[in-house]
Amino acid sequence: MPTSLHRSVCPYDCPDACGLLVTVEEGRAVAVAGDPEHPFTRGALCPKMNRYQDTVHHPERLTTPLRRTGAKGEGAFAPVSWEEALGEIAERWRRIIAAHGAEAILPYSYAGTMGLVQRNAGHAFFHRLGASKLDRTICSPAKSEGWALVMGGTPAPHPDACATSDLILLWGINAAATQVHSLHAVREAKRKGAQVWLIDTYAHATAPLCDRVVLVRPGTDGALALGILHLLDRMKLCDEAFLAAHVQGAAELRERILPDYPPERVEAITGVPAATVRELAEAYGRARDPHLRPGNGISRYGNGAMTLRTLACLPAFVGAYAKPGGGAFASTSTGGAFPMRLIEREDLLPGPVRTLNMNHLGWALNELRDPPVASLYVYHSNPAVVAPDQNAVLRGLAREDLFTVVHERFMTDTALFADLVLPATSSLEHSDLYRAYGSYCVQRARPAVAPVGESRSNLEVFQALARAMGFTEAVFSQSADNLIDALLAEPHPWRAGLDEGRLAAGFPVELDPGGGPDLRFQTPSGKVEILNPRDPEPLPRFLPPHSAGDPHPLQLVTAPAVQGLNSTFHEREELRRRMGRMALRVNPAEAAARGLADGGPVTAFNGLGEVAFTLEVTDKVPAGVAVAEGVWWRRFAPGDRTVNALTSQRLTDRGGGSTFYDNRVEVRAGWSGVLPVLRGHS
Ligand SMILES: Nc1nc2c(c(=O)[nH]1)N[C@H]1C(S)=C(S)[C@@H](COP(=O)(O)OP(=O)(O)OC[C@H]3O[C@@H](n4cnc5c(=O)[nH]c(N)nc54)[C@H](O)[C@@H]3O)O[C@H]1N2
Ligand SMILES: Nc1nc2c(c(=O)[nH]1)N[C@H]1C(S)=C(S)[C@@H](COP(=O)(O)OP(=O)(O)OC[C@H]3O[C@@H](n4cnc5c(=O)[nH]c(N)nc54)[C@H](O)[C@@H]3O)O[C@H]1N2
Ligand code: SF4
Ligand SMILES: [Mo]
Repeated sequence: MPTSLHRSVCPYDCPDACGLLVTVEEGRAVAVAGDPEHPFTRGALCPKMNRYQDTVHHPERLTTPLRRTGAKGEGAFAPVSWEEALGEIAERWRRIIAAHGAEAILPYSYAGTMGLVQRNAGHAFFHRLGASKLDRTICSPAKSEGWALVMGGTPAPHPDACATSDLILLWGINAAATQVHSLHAVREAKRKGAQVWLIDTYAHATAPLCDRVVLVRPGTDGALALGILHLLDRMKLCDEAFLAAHVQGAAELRERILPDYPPERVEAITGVPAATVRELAEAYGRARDPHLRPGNGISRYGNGAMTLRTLACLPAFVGAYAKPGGGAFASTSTGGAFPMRLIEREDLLPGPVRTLNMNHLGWALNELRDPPVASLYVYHSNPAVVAPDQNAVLRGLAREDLFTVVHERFMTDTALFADLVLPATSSLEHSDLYRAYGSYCVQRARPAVAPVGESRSNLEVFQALARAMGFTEAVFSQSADNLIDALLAEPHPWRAGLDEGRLAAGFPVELDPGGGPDLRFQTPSGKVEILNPRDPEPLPRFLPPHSAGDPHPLQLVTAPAVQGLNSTFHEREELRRRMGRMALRVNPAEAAARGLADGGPVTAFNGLGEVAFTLEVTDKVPAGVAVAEGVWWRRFAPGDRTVNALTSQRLTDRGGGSTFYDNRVEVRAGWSGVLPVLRGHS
């Protein structure tokens, strides 16, 4: 039997971008393993990707274009040819453009694949068309913007730098779920005696690795960070030489903000006992080389960017940015090392067009006029379940007059509402160039197997649509490999020393963002900008989260699941089995107060919707909080709605980000009422 081994890359929206070794027999992937030559993966994959072949060759993969034959959302479709499907899209879009203008067409995509070419393949086409632009802000723009307000474009240290640290703060990050390989260096530091603290809203899968677990009231981390700074100052544990030479605004913060955050007040805001705040401040202030790892979750609040700003001050006050551990690791902005304008082609825009924030999809589909959204084209995203305010999104998707096209690998909750469904290739079936956001690795991948059925890659579909619309620019006939060559042809300082031969041969290589902790911070002042004179709020302070005024008693934390990745991987039965039931977890005191039993049916509700869950009573979740892990498909949920029926379309303080964790709910026993009432909505 002819067997071959191929190098590839995990295409998913995960900071690790692992290297894969794929065994192919008779045209099918039969085994997928971690690449031992990958400097970050080191031969190990997460449980989701260990059997990637079961996703690639899954019996439910879409194999032909489909046209809707029943009501929207019902799931009745009949196969059509690519020619018919593309012809119909072009004809409908010509009519929409004639009636409303091209801005009535809205592309919607996010991160089903992270490859630089396939992820961004629609931009040139939609720009040339003059469609509405989409602000792709569903993940964590408030994290990047908040961090950058203090640190500018200063690159993160190497992800393994924290191995030298003696105190690691995992702050709002479930690394055992969301960035497994970052824990390699954390474990190495631990072996050398480091203490690891977790600061989170509940004791999740990463808690057993940590020496201390501090549970903070959701959305109040900014006050905790200011409380630590207050104490560092009072206990004279600051690095005054570093502050004087490399920090702008420490004096102003000390004078105007820090006096307001003594430990007792911090306890009142955050729920963290004053004694614990003192212990944390002392451990941080006395550590030789402390390292901070902020996750993304803390930024998904109305005060998300401000929270990150307060956190970025911590390493500055103890001079940790100058130490071998690098002080903090937020994320690597490796996308900047490639000339993405060659793929995105803003220059093809016919003129100014409107931009819609992807978190406002529910509003845009139902309320927007002049022009309305007359057509929605969804690719590598699943807004029916991942976007906030699910009831509004589903109501919009159910509009009879909305022409919806969905390009997908599976019949997702979004695809069920499409007029036309187009089958998409998996990453083993197309070429791409991948870069990580949790390390500096870059890797090129070529197809390992032929496309399943008649599936086509994102790039191929946009090229076919360009032909159908009569666009003749050269970009619409370049192959993925041509485009990757173009991205690599233009030099960039981070790629200066890169082994191009190895990269071309499909091996992972590391970008070099510049040597060590050189103390020229990439901000306009060259210093860490605790005071940022260009922002309307020049100094960090504590802002309450949106939900502070919401009378519902439980803060809903909609955290990531270990066995899933947003709504991806739910096609895999063995992973679903390990995930168990769609659960809402609360503290025994909250369950007792409502007479709710462990394992029983409950309904969580607020002003936006109602969702049926199975209750899990656990002291890993503190009182006042309800945790729902994972973004489930509706067909595997006990009711008709999933967690985002409880999350709002409100945005973060900076960056236009999602506020998935900044919502409150109440819980009642039973599922009665939920199914029939909500079915009526769509
Ligand atoms: N297994 C798995 N891996 C994933 C994903 C997944 O869904 N599952 N998602 C992928 C994606 S899209 C991303 S963006 C990345 C990162 O994925 P993210 O979803 O950003 O996950 P984390 O960075 O781990 O941050 C989530 C943690 O923040 C905590 N948290 C929430 N609110 C607060 C708060 O107010 N204070 C504190 N201290 N903590 C808080 C939550 O309890 C949770 O433990 O991971 C990727 N990898
Ligand atoms: N409540 C709550 N909601 C959340 C989150 C949360 O923590 N809580 N996390 C949020 C975050 S951080 C993010 S990043 C978003 C993620 O939102 P999305 O980017 O929409 O992520 P997925 O749910 O992974 O859906 C990706 C889809 O792309 C498809 N796909 C994969 N590869 C390809 C391809 O090459 N071509 C095409 N056409 N399709 C492909 C997959 O089959 C899958 O259905 O969700 C957000 N939603
Ligand atoms: S850890 Fe992340 S990048 Fe690595 S295989 Fe799993 S999902 Fe993919
Ligand atoms: Mo994300």
